[in-house]
Amino acid sequence: MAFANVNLSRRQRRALSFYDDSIANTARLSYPPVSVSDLLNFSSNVEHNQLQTGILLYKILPVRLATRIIDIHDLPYICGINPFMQFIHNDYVNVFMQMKAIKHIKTQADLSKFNTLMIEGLKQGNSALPQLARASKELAPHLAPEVLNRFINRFITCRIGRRLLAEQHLAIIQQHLHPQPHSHLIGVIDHDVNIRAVIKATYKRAFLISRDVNGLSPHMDLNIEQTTALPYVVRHIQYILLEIFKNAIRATAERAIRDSTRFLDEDDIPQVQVTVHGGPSETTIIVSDKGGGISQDHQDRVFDFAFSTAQGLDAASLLEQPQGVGDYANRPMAGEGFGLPMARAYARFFGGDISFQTMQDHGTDVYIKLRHVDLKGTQNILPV
Ligand code: ADP
Ligand code: K
Ligand code: MG
Repeated sequence: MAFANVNLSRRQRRALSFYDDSIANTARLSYPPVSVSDLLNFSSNVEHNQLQTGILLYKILPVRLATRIIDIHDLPYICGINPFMQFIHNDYVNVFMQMKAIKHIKTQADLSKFNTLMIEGLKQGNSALPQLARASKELAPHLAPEVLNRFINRFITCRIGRRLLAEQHLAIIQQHLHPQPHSHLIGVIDHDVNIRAVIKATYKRAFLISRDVNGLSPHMDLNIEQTTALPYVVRHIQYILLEIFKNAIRATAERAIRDSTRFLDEDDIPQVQVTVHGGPSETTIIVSDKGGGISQDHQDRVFDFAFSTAQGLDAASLLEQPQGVGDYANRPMAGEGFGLPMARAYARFFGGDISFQTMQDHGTDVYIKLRHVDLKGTQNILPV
């Protein structure tokens, strides 16, 4: 690979080529597929099985990291030398090297070392999303949208998978050490998500971001028709909702500001309607706004990574250190063009989807379909 190994000493270059080989060889290995039932099984007989789970992750994660690193190498040269892409690349190589430095997992001490590495990796990975958003903005002019979408989609879907595996493994150990009575959680999977609470808290977050940026926000009108429990990873729902709410709020607020000739009161702006229909295996959340809709020529592009109609997002706010947990952190109001496609990648991870209907000069309905995490643990293979 020709990966910016300019200005390196001979020793550094030798080290680099050693890892190049190691990465390429590892990427060629096959690894066992992971299913939802595997995720749930992490929680059985933890005392004994945590070592087995550790060994499984020790097999899977380096292969997946190596495959993504090779994906970066396979991009056109101009993309590989982009500083944001390089930052992500170097991060991946670092974590890969650290994992490889653990020779095997045989004892509890090996496992502890590996777990610490995963905790560090998760923390470090928090900043990867803004970097990736920035990278995709800068790569967009050089790549066909299909190529960029395919690359980023695979990158983030695998990232969601890797993080979920690590988080599940670590959370189960925590829950084993500090059991919480009446907990709804199996690792990071909540078998009965309190969707009302999640929607309210997430809406408030989007509402406040918009107040900051636009000076005002529409209120929400929430209507829940739900008869069954919703088993899901709460953090995933939070991420999806935050992005969809920000879009609806932005469209509504900007339209209100555009159309008004007098001082605006938040109570006068059309509310964002949120409706939840819970079915036996799927929950649909419909987010309806009266923000004027999406124009005909943009409708095919809104799910493209880096496509945005928001202007003037400065580099500093794109790279702001996230302050929330994981991907659900301080994300900018709009401008990255990452919201819709990333939210859809999250929804599709467990077999759901995101789609929309838009009415010109009126508004947009976004349908978020969440396929329930199958607690009976059928062998649904996860895209990790
Ligand atoms: P960003 O919000 O950073 O622009 P997104 O991927 O979330 O990126 O959205 C892409 C574009 O889709 C937005 O810039 C906007 O033009 C359009 N869009 C998304 N949701 C709505 C909506 N509810 N009403 C009007 N336009 C929308
Ligand atoms: K977009
Ligand atoms: Mg958005």
